[in-house]
Amino acid sequence: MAARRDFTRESLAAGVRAGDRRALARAITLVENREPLAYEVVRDLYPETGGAYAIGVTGPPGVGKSTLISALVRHVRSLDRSVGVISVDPSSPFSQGALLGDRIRLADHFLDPEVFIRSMGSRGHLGGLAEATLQALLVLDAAGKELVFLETVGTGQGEVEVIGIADTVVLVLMPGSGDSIQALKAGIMEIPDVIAINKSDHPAAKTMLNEVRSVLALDTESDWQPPIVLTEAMRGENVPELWEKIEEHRAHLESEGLLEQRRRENLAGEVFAVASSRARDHLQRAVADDPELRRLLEVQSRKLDPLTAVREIMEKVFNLEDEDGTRA
Ligand SMILES: Nc1nc2c(ncn2[C@@H]2O[C@H](COP(=O)(O)OP(=O)(O)O)[C@@H](O)[C@H]2O)c(=O)[nH]1
Ligand SMILES: [Mg+2]
Repeated sequence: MAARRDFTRESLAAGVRAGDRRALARAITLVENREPLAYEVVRDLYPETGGAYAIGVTGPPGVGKSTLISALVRHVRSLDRSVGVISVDPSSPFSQGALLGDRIRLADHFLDPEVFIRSMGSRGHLGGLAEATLQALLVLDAAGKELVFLETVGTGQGEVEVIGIADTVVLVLMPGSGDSIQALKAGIMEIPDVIAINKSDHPAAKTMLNEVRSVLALDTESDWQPPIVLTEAMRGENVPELWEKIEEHRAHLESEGLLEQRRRENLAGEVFAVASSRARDHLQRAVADDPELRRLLEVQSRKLDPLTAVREIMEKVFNLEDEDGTRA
């Protein structure tokens, strides 16, 4: 505990800049715990960020996202790129505990000084995770990591806040991910930039490929057609090809001047998402602490109509007037 207190705002920022593992680990823990020191350090480092390229890897549980990221990390390390990984998957093998049981040689990555892997706690709600992920990304960016992979479990819209900060979004599916196909078709799930159909060793992989193709064929307007890559993450099969597609997407964004635009939009979206989630937290706390507000929620007695209750809550908690400008 004593050693942990050693970091000051200056030494922590300096440690992060130098890519010191202990400083990185500490900074991200502070971020997760919403410590004021974390905000200060991120604020200090922020002007130096923007160099890292963030690759979001999302998809249903069990499709092989973590395994695929591990294989991608191995590949990009062979290209001599420095890497960070932030996993927001509670079942992620990136936590030390699961290491021994896993056939992937993640331990190799943990020993590589150019690789920093971190699982974000599964506690806290999505808004809190989005906030922590955004800050952790900035920390790894300031540490000079050229590439940062963000792993999030996603089956629909829920993960939007966390994945929303990625420059390139990779959706990972596997044979049997029918629900995701439906979600894509229905427009519930956003079309990603690159699709990996993992577990290509599975006999139904080709069927899945055709299904995904037919869904993507519906969209003829976009100037970027998401490439689909069949991978076998366990054996690293087609992982270099997947990486190539990610690089092609990056080149597409950069050549069209779209990267800056995307980052601006992403950041605006994240700031809005974090602000919304804080407003919600604030409301929840206010209601919990105030019997009068709690009474306003009990509108069943037919004495107070619902929207009048809403107006009174907004007035009291946020000091907000009603939309037509009248005070409640
Ligand atoms: N057969 C096969 N199994 C795989 C492949 N990739 C990952 N797996 C296995 O699928 C399971 C889930 O992998 P994991 O990476 O934890 O999935 P995640 O939940 O999407 O992160 C693990 O048992 C992996 O060993 C693959 O290409 N083929
Ligand atoms: Mg995982």
